[in-house]
Amino acid sequence: MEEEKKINFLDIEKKWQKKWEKEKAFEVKENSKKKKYYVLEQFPYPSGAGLHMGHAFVYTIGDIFARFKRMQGYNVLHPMGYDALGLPAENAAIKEGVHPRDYTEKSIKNFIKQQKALGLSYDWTRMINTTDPEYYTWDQWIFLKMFEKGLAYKKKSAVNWCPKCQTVLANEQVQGGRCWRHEDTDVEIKHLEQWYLKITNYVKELNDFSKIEAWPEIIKKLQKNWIGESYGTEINFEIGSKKWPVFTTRPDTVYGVTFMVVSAQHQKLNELVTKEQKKDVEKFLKKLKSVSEKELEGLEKEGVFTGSYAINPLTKEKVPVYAGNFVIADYGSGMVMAVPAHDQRDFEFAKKYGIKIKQVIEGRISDDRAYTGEGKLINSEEFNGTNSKEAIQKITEFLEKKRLGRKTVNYKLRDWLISRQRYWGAPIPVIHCEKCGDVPVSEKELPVKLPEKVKFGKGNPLETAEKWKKVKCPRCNGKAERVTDTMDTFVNSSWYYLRFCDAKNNKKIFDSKKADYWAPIDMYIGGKEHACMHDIYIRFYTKFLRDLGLIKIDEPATNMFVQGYVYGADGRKMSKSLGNVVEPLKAMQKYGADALRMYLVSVASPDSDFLWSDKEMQGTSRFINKLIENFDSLKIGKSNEKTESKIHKATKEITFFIEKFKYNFSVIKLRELFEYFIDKEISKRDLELFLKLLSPFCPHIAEELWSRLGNKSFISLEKWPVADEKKINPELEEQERAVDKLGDDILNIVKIIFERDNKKVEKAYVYAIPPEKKMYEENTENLKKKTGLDVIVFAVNDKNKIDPENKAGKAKPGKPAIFLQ
Ligand code: ANZ
Ligand code: ZN
Ligand code: ZN
Repeated sequence: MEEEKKINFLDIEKKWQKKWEKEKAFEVKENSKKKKYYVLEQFPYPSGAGLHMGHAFVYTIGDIFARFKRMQGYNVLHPMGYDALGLPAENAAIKEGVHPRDYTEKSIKNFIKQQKALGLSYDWTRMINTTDPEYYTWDQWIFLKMFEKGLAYKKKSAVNWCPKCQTVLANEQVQGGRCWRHEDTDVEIKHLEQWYLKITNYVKELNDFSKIEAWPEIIKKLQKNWIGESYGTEINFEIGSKKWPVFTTRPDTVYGVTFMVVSAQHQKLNELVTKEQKKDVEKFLKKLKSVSEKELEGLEKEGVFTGSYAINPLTKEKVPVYAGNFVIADYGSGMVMAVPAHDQRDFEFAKKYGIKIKQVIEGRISDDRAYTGEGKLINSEEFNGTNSKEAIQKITEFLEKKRLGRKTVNYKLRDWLISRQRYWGAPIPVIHCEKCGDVPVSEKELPVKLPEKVKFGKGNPLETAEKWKKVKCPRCNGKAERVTDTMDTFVNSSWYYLRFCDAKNNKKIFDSKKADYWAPIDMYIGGKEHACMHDIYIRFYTKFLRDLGLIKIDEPATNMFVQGYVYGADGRKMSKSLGNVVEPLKAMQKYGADALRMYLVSVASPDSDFLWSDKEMQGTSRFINKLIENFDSLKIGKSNEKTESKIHKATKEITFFIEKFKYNFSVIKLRELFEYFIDKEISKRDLELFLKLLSPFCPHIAEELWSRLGNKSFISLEKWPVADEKKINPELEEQERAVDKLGDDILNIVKIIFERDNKKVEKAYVYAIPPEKKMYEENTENLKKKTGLDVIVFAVNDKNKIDPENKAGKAKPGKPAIFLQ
């Protein structure tokens, strides 16, 4: 790879990175005269290993967009920070025997160094580090505000516990019954008292996507499913003398109810269990303990009779009440009316325990399948003969009139469990007093800093910080203890985009005027794995902070771009154990940052996945080398009409493609344009125009070449070119296409003749219709170069043409006839 070493990219890059920094090129202030644009890449979790290629990919995507918008004249906010609290850092620190703070600091330094090497145009003065008490004090402040409003609360319930993480997890962090960090670890159920944020208070608004229509469909769809809005009817059944509501989407089947099932985890299960059944129920519950709610789908449906009976409000029939493993405790009312004829789960349950199956909807019920579709009602007294849809309405109305039920809507979304029994997070700012209960720390006492001295290893390290833990009750001055849970790290990223608007404020969370100017994010770039976690939490916090009167926006971002994943050359996830990792730093050292940037966005559209390829990386590197090597020898003079037409057309297209994140097409256009320049005379202005188009992709080289042309300014801060439509000559473009095509046709025939007759040809006779003759004639040189043949152009009506096989008659407009000799 001799050629890769000729140009010292590292020197060029360092030089411009230093200049940008020294002259504060990318630092921004609010400016009412300029339109703002806020580009944000989801901030990283810094690990000791430094950037991986996925990071380099996202930052490059964001940086190209930020540079483009900046050159278009926007006041661009493009900040960076580190989401550095959390478990991986704690675990890594324990493994290396260092304090999480030291581990984190080192990781962040390493990240910054590598991000700077990539030439990312951040306003570094706004950098955020979430481990800084100056930052997490505001996490705690938000918690206090939520506590004040009843949105932060404590409750005991069944929670997900990851034995590897040694902490509880939010529902969102359980994926397919496993921990989101541990694909190989089943989540367990524990009954614990934990802190929650009442995200469900905003569920209706979260389920309204009208203000984020521009977000990717996939994100909206995943969120919608997660939120899980379900319209149905609540029907009151009587058990003993108490009313027990159930939620159903199929009130049309109410005449077919033959039993009830209450969740085995239901808070009031005991009220239903009779003396006679107590032993059986307890035995059943013991068996359940280690089963995760999330695995219900595949689970064998099991239950036990509670001893109680419920009265169907319509039929007045008495049906048995079971406790079952397939009913979710905190969905609807935690109890279902079971209709085995028309619900598959109920069907399987009834078969297993020999319960009656009563058909009330016309349809085929087989030995192993319920009929779950809609249809005409039967065995339903006065509703017989109506169709499901109509019956759903009528039965609900009937129940409402008799005050036996009501129309209602349910959501799958649960409140956000934020307690973590780990050290490296923001402590929950609450003190527990035996007399006063949970007392919030006063705002003046914030931040509640993490104690430095703790013991890691067994249980929650904060439990070992005796001095820190033992405090006086802020209310009664009596004996009290701090809550030792820390907050889920996702709280940090739920409002960080607002802190970037005023990152150094030490009096307030941020100045509302500044947030009003910068927020919302105009382009948010990140991965789709966060659709149901971060992307929902950040919407929730935005709405809460709006309701506090701190901001005026309803949604955090108007646009979102979801990037694809980078895979190793073997098509697998880049991972050390597979030996297919390409580290950004190494690639930059070998090929230069600009080549890496350009390569990352040139293979495919950045929203699709791609496999790393050394060969294609080298191809991009060769182009960059060629660009620099040929630059000084370009003939600078006057551009002709055709060159101008080409440049302006490319300007128009590249602008369009960047706007649509089709960076790969922009790169193709840039490369074509430069190849075209190589043997042409070109004006300085047009060459500068080209460099501007290049600069978002290859900012260092663009600055370098821009300065070689005698410019003193930063090209990064120059105005993005606007295509002059008048200079785009469609005729010239058309001609070029026609000539190009003719060349291809000739080459094709050459190939056919060679394959068929094993003959080589030397001459190509071209017969064009008379008005086209001149155009092809003018391009004979190009055609000769392209085909390697002697090319002679005739008009079809030329008297002296050479045409031994009478091909001329076949010529058509735009498609000359060809004869090869
Ligand atoms: C009777 C019935 C008959 C039902 C029938 C369905 C078909 P979605 O759409 O997800 O909201 N259900 C209610 N609460 C439940 C809980 N806590 N855990 C598990 N299942 C529960 O589903 C609503 C349906 O799921 C409800 O309608 C109820 O069963 C069940 F032929 O009621 B259905
Ligand atoms: Zn885990
Ligand atoms: Zn007290």
